[in-house]
Amino acid sequence: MTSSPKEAIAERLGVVRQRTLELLESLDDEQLNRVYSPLLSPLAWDLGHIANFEELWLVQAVGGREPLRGELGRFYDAIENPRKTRGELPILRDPELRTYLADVRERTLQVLEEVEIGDGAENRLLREGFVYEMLFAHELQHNETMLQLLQMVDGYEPVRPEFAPGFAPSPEEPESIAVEGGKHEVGAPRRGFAYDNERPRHTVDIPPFEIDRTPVTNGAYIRFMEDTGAEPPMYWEPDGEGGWLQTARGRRDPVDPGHPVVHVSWHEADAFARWADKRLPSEAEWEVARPRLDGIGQVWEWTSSDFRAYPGFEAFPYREYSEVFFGDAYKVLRGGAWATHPSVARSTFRNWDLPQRRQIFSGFRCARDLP
Ligand code: AVJ
Ligand code: FE
Repeated sequence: MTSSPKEAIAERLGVVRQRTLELLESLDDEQLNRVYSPLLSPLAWDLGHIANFEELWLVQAVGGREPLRGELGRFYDAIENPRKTRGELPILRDPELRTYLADVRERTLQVLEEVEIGDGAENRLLREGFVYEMLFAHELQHNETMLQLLQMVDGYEPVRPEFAPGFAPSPEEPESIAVEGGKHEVGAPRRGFAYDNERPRHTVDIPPFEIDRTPVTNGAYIRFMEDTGAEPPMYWEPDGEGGWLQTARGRRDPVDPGHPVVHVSWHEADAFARWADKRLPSEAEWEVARPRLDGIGQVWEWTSSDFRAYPGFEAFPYREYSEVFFGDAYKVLRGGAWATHPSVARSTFRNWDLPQRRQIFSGFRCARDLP
C-alpha cells in the first residue's frame, strides 16, 4: 500500500508517540514527578517538553496558531530551566498533562493538512519536511533522556526489549584497524535530515591512525581500576567477593566482562586510554573509520574533540539547539547507545556532554597515531 507524504508523516507521529507512552506505561504519577537526580528532569517534565516542542514548531511556527496554554511554555524551555530546577516548576501533571499532549497533537494534524511540504516549499522549515523530521528526532532523543532517568527507578520493567540494555560480547584485547592519512570528507550532505551542527560537509586532513574495532569492555576496565585505583563506573557496586554488580533499575546483575563499559566520564575514558598507551579518537577519525567499525550502537563513544562549529556553520532553525553549546566546555560523543533509536544514530550525528558526566550511556574505544 502506498501513502502520501502527509499520511506517512501522520503515521510516524503516531508511531513515535506510542513509543514514548510505552516507555512510561508502567509508572505511576509519583514516579513521573519524582526528582531522582539533579542531573535529570522528572519524567513528567520530559513528556510536557515533548508536547511543548511540538506545539512551538508544528503548531505555532508552522501553523501560525497562538499557544494553547499561554505562558506554560516557559516552564518547558530547556535553556531557561536548568535540569536541577525542573522539579520545582508548576508543570502539568496527569490527567492535564495527557490532555495537553492530545490537544497539541490534534492541532498538529490540522496544520499538517494545510501546509505545503517539499522542495518548493516557501517556508524553509517545511523543505524536505525538515520540521517534522526534527520533531521525530527530538522526541526520540528525549526517549533516551527518559531512559537515563529510568535507570534510577527501582524495579522498572521495560515493556519493549529495546528499552532494556542490549550488548554483544567484545574481546578484552581489541583488534585495531589502520586508516590511511590524507583528506577525508566529514559532516552531513546538503540534502536529507541532519541537525545544523552536522553541516556543512567539509574536508579534513588526518594523519594516519589506528582505531580499535570494538569498544573498551568491562573486563579491560576492571584491570584499569585494579591497576590505578580508578573509581568504578556509575551503577557498579562490589559483590563482596572481589567482583562487581550492575545496579541500574535496582537490579543486582553480575557485571559481564565481555560487554562494553558504560556510564564512564570523559575524564575516566581519557585516563584509561593513556593507561593503555593509546588515546581517544577525534570525532573526525571516528567518522572516517566508521564504515569499518564493529560494535557501534551499544554505547555512546567519547571522543577527544570539543563540541565546536564546523567551518561555515549556520544555525538552523534555532541557536539553542547547538550554537550556544559550542566551545571547549563540552566533549563530543559519537555512535549511539542501545537506548538510542537507530534513526537518531546517523554516522554524522554529534552528541555532546560535559566531560564529568556519567548518567548518559557513555563508553569509548581507543585509537593511536600511526607513523
Ligand atoms: C544532543 C543530547 C545534547 O539533551 O541537550 C533535546 C538533545 N536538544 N532537546 C540535549 C536535545 C533539545 C541534546 N543532546
Ligand atoms: Fe528538548
